[in-house]
Amino acid sequence: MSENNISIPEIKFTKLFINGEFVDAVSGKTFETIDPRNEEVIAQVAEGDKEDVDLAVQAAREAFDHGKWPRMTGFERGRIMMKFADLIDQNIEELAAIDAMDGGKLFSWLKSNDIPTVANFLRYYAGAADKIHGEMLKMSKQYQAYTLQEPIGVVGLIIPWNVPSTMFFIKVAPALAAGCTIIVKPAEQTPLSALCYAHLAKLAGIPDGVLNVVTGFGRTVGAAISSHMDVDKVSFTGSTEVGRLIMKAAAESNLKPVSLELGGKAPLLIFNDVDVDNAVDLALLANFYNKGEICVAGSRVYVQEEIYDKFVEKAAEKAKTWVPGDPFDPNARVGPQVDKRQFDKILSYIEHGKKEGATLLVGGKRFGDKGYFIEPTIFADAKEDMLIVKEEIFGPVMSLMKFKTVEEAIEKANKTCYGLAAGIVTKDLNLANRVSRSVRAGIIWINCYFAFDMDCPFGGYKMSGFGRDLGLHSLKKYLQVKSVVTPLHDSPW
Ligand code: TXE
Repeated sequence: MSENNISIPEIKFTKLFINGEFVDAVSGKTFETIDPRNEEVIAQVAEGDKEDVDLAVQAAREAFDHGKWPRMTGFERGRIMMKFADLIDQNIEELAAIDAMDGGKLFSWLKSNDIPTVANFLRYYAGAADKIHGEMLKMSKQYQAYTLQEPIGVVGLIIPWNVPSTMFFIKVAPALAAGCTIIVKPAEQTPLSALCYAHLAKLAGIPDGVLNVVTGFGRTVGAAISSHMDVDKVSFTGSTEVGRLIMKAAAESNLKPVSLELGGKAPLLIFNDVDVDNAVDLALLANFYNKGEICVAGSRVYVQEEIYDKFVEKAAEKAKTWVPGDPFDPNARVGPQVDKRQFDKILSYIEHGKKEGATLLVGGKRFGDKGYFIEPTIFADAKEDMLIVKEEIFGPVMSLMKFKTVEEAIEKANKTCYGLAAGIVTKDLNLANRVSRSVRAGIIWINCYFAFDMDCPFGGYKMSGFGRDLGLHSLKKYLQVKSVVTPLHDSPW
């Protein structure tokens, strides 16, 4: 099949990947994965459940306790991970098309950005795999000690649907480098690319049992992973609500450590001294990129009063350039929302915004009559107590508000239970750095937005979770420290 001259790949992998093999679910059940562009079924995918998680954990346990992966040198693990990365590079177009079809993300962006970047995540952590060092500790006169950084064991990685490939590798790459063995649960909305990565991992030489993928639903597969007695750690990205369930399941099972990257409601503070055109462009990007399905979306836009009216006018004008459309169409900038549930949820927030008295500047309804497309939407004159300002919408909906003083901007920025990201736009770098220290969020972008890098840690304050993805911080999540102490006799000092 071909669309806009891009060949739509055949879906080859739809089964669970356990112990190096694609297998049916024990129950034989399957579920549909839907193309959000046209609401049609793409494929039937194996629906895992507790029994399948047990099998995957058994395979991962065996691979951890007796297999080669944790026992080979970091350098050898790194070489295999480099090969894995090369295989991704050789299949960029196909992988990009799968995520575009399954999740409604823009094909051109996946091809030029997401997929090449995930190959680089593997390379980055491959380079770190042979640089995992302990310390030598002098202790007192009678003893000396050294520390070992050991892989934490069998890890459960539960990931969302908004950036499926990125989320897969943001967690899988450091876990592999650390020498862990893995069970990934992709989101039920976007299970397909994870299964392709399982296939490529095998081709690259990752031993059986090291990387398992169990597709299915959160309340079954996700819950079974979080409460499993033989899973040593869970790393999760998703909603705050489910983050809470995962912590509870961990506490009530084997007290496994968890790291959580949860929801957000990022403030974007725009000061009087900016070039308004540039600031509007940045605000639109912060809200409409990835159709707003991104936890760091800068959805609370606070504009200083002197430029507020001009900003509102330009935002309405420039929003027209964010054209919704088929993610395979090179002219489209906003794809469909991932599924019917998100689509309905976003439209209901938009209705709330209208009822609560915010001024609907542009958008505000469904785009077209097929697929889960929503017009990029801007509300002006929004207020802190409105639902659209308080809650994460996870869609292309931006709220504009006014502020007078720097202190007021800081206070409003922090008036949220979340703390994932924030943006500051000003020519005054001292002001930007000063405000950065007062805003409680895990990443602050000054005069830029979505500036991610594999070397730059990322994660939440407050109810946006804890633990950091990316950078060497992330590697530490998959390691634990052991101190080895020996007596030392007749030491001169
Ligand atoms: O998330 P869930 P949903 C936010 C965003 C969105 C809302 C709901 O606001 O509108 O969450 O999205 C698995 N035990 N984010 O419902 O349910 C699930 O199968 C274990 C923010 O899709 O949290 C999937 O694999 N796992 C966000 C993963 O959790 C469970 C990204 C995420 O799904 C489970 C996505 C359970 N009981 C949504 N229930 C971000 N931080 O980037 C579900 N899951």
